[in-house]
Amino acid sequence: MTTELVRIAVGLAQQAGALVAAGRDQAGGDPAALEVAAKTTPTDVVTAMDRAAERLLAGELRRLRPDDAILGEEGAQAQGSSGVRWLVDPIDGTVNYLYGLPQYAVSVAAESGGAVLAGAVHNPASGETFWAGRGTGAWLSVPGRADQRLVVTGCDRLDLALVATGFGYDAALRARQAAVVAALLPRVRDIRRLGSAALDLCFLAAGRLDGYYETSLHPWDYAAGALIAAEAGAVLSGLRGRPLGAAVAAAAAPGLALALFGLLEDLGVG
Ligand code: LIP
Repeated sequence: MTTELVRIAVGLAQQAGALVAAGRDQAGGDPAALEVAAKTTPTDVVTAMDRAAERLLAGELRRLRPDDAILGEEGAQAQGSSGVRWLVDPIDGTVNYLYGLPQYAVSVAAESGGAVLAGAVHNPASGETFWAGRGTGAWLSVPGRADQRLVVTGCDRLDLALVATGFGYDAALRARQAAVVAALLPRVRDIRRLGSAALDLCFLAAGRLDGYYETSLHPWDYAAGALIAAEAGAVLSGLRGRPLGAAVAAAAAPGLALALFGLLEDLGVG
């Protein structure tokens, strides 16, 4: 079953990616053409393309896998009887999308019995598709090139670690997140805030980062990326003995995990 779920996840992420990229091209330098509406705060936005891509994803899933459940960032929801649930984020990194920054992705994951079995994260701007099935290893597909197996870095020093994080949209939450970053920055090689949790986790898988953590995410932000990172050898954690989840998603190369997770706990994360 995993092979079939991976095939669908990759195909749908790429199909929805083509749609959102075409919408971005049409809008050109005019963000107003993207029909933006505010969600939880004025800075947390949804575009017409988020909604159109989620409609495409939900519609195709209904057609291909009518017995599966669906949960999407923009409200798509369907009950199922198969035990499989799809978690879809039509555009992870919506603010980057809005500004024309090439750092956004469609994320599609399939879970069953509480475990993610398949995940795909497609960045239409780079043409990269990161994907994994449980037990298949993690892979990067780029048109015209052979698929590349992904492996995390061998980093084992906190002071040489490149660590990514992200921030929520709520101002009080951001103030707490900023305090953690302020204490972390002098202890590591550097910090990155790239704007898409899904891509952060895939970049960790690809060895472009050594570690990543973020608080207050949603399952569709990290479901696919966390599987891809784990299949590339990353250690995942929710800190303080908990599994990675919406409250805390922390992931690191195995040589770094203990030191990074310990420091984050000392800084009050989780
Ligand atoms: C985004 C995340 C990002 C986080 C943002 C936001 P969106 O998802 O991927 O890592 O820092 O606050 O949640 O809103 O672009 O789908």
